[in-house]
Amino acid sequence: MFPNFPIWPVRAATSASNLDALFIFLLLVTGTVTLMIFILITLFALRYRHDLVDKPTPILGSLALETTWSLVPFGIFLIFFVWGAVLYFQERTAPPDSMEIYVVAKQWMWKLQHADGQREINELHVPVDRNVKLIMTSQDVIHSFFVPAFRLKQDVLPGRYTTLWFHAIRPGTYHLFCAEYCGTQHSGMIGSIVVMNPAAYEAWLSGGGGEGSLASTGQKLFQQLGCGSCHRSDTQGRGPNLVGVFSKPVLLEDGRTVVADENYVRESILNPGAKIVAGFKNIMPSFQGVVNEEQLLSLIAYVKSLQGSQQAEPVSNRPAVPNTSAQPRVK
Ligand code: HEC
Ligand SMILES: [Cu+2]
Repeated sequence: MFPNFPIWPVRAATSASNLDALFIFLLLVTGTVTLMIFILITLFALRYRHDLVDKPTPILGSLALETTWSLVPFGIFLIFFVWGAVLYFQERTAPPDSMEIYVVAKQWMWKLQHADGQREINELHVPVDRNVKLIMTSQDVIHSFFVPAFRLKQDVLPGRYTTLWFHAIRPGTYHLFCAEYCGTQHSGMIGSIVVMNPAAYEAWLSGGGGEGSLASTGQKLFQQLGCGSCHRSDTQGRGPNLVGVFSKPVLLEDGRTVVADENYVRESILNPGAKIVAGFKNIMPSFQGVVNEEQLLSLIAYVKSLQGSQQAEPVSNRPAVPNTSAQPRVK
């Protein structure tokens, strides 16, 4: 009847089917209850109308009745809760084998960068049937990355990284919107996600770029900025050896342990005094204002790539992390 007015957008990712299932369930349950209330109101209005001769005796309390109408909704709400919570955690945690793409939002465009160096603006090419993780930040105000066909939306904040992951299931081109009012041209901050067959994706990848991977750009920057003079790959530097640091727990001077994720590395570069690595002095200069968001991402990609020679434990001049709940990732 309305061929151009579908009830909801196509389901182009696993998240879409999962979230729609929960949504439809919620809709059915709440819809049924609403309908029931309206039917009962009508029936009771007719059945117990004012000119009734044989008035029924009022019920003055019934434990069985009250227990039932408390426990039945409680059970139904628990189903909502558990189902929602399971989905939430599933959608929050990217599988470890995800390919990573870095996103920098600004007024009023999306800048996207692939690990092997490809850059895109307002367009993101991804292969079908792969887990893709987006590591996102904004260089000005709050934006929000919204892909209706994936049923995913995540705020993109200045000053830190938020993440989003998806697994596209059908090739095609899907809308990307900014879903947080971000200024005059907010409505023009749109783009597309192009989901491609693996072969087409490979062809697309080999067709562009040539600047080298993000990590190699980061490595050059690391040398240019003099990071390497303190962070050496032996134990003689004034700063900690960065090999094998990423995603592992780090023991801090004040006794806390934190995991070296993207936000930690970012903070270490922009505000080194905030968390001092145990056994080191607060001598690292801040690079706030020296590196921009994209350069920061390449430095992070470089630190990430320093996963050490797989055979031996990386040389380290840092104290060992005591046994804590934070589990080092298995290589
Ligand atoms: C003057 C020497 C010096 C320079 C230059 C320097 N750092 Fe550091 N860096 C340190 C010291 C000392 C620490 C440990 C104390 C702390 O956490 O602030 C450190 C800590 C770090 C950490 C946290 C490491 C860990 O093991 O948890 C990272 C990441 C880092 N630096 C990256 C960089 C990058 C990237 C640059 C260049 C843009 C840089 N550093 C430049 C001395 C330096
Ligand atoms: Cu925006």
